[in-house]
Amino acid sequence: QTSTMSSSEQTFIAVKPDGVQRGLIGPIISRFETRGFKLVAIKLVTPGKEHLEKHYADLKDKPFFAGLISYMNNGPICAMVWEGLDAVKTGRAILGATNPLASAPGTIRGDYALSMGRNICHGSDSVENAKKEIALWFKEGEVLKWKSAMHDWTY
Ligand code: RTP
Repeated sequence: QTSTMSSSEQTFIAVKPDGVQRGLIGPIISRFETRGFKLVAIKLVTPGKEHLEKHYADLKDKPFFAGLISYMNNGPICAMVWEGLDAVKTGRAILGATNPLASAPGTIRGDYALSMGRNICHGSDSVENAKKEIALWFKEGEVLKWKSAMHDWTY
C-alpha cells in the first residue's frame, strides 16, 4: 500500500500519566526520533475530565470508561504530534498492542508495561482519528512546519 503513504502523515502520540511519572517521556520520544519520525508539536498538559471524555468519546459505553478517565486525569500527559511516512500505523507498531501482555518485546509497551489499565502511551488508530485528536489537543499554531536538513536525503 505504498501509494497511500504520505511522508507528511501525522499522528497524535501521548505519554499517559503513568508514563510521565515513571520517567518514560525520554525513552518514548527517543524511539520515534531514532526511527526517523519528526516531532512537530509537544507539550505537557493536565487537560481535565471533560477534555479526556471527548478524547475517549468512542469508549463512553465501555465498563472501564470511568476508570480510564480517572487514570488519564491523574497527572500531566505529554502530548505530541509526530510526522513521517505511514506515521499512524508505524506509530501503533512502535507502541505495541493495547494489552501490554500481548505486546512484543521491542515495542514500548512490550518493554515497559504489564497492565492494560496502565499502558503508558496512546497513539491514534487511523489517519482520520489522528486529525481529530490533533485538533482536540493542539491549537493551530502549536503544530509546527519545519524542515530537517537530514530528512532531505537520509530517509
Ligand atoms: P489508546 O487509545 O490509549 O492508544 O489505546 P488503544 O487504542 O490501543 O485501545 P482502546 O481500545 O482505544 O482503549 C483505550 C485505552 O483504554 C484502556 N483500556 N482498558 N478492558 C480494559 O480494562 C481496557 N481496555 C482498554 C487502555 O488504557 C487503552 O489504552
